[in-house]
Formats: sequence, C-alpha cells, structure tokens
Amino acid sequence: SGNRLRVLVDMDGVLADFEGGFLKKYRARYPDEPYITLDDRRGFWVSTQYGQLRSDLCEKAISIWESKDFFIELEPLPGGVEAVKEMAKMDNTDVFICTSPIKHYKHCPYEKYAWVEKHLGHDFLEQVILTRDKTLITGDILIDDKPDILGEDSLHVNACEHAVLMLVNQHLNRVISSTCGSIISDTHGQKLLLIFSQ
Ligand code: UMP
Repeated sequence: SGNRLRVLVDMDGVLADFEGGFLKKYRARYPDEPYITLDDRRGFWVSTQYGQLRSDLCEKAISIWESKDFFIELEPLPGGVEAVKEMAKMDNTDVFICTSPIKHYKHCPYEKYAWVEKHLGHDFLEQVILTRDKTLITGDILIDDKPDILGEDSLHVNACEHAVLMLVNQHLNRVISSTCGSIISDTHGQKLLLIFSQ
C-alpha cells in the first residue's frame, strides 16, 4: 500500500517452463504425431500453432496441460525463482505471482499453488493471484511473456501516464534495457516486462 512498489510476476513461460514441459509430455503421449520444436514455436498459443500443423493436433495439445501433474511438474526456468526471492527482499516492494489458470479447473489451480509452495515456500502462497484478466489487477510492474495482455481494463493500462518498459532477457534474471512506451514485444518471443503505474 501507499508508496510501496507492487511487482506482478507471471508464472508460465517466466517462472515455470510451460513450453519445455509441454513438448516433453506431448511427445511421450503422442510419439507418432508431428510436433513443433521449441526453436520453431511461434506466437503465445501452443494450441493455435499445433492446430495449424494439423487441425486435430490442437485438441491433443490441450489434452497435455489439462492432465493431472502437468503444472506441478513444470521445471523452474533458470534464474526466475531466484529473482523473485531477491525482489521480495527489496525494501518497500511487494511481489505477487499473477497467473491465469486454464478453465479446465480440476488440476491447474491446485497445482499452481503447489508449485509456488514447492519452489518459493509456504509463506509465498500469500502472494498468489489467479486471474483470467490481469488488467483488473493493480500493480506497478507486470513481468510477463504474453505480448498482448488485454482485458476489461486494458485501455487504462495502455493509457497510463508513466508507462515504462524494460526488456528482460529470456527469463527475468537480467534486465538488459529499459525505455518508455506502452507495450513492446520481440518477434522471436523475447520476454517483455511491462510497467504500468497510475
Ligand atoms: N495456455 C493455454 N493455451 C496455450 C498456451 C497456454 O490455454 O496454447 C494456458 C496455460 C496457462 C495460461 O494456464 O494459458 C497462461 O497464462 P499466463 O502465462 O498469461 O498467466
């Protein structure tokens, strides 16, 4: 509250290796089906690109992350968990994990909490925000890999006065540059860091 900095950190693709976990389990479950290497992955939606490869593969892709143990077994991306712990120790700073669960709710929300407990500790469960619309959450900084974060309040996000953007490398362990603007993204899926403040 007040003059504290509130940092929102995404989970899939930022802290947890969603893409790597997906490909490993997809290939194990569908060994005879075509797949897309991590180098050839384009765009945020895995299901869309698999659907373009062959229409029935969209459903098969979705079946992977709807399965039990998919989210809890995701490997941490290098540097992510360490960076969150470091930020959480900073003065006047509150760090929250801000993540969108899938609507197939049998396993995902539970396993997202379990993942945070496993990698960041029980006390960090206090910091978990599950939302399908991140623009409804008030924060100063959102660290996310999704290039188009849209929702009920997205006009507000885009119109904010002191928007600052920082491009971070692959994960969030090294901030490499910062600039003013609204939302930037890299064509090769580089992670972006979006700061919005009122
Ligand atoms: N997700 C899909 N389809 C995809 C890729 C990811 O539904 O093709 C889900 C997995 C996560 C969520 O639950 O989207 C990612 O949300 P954020 O990283 O924006 O929090």
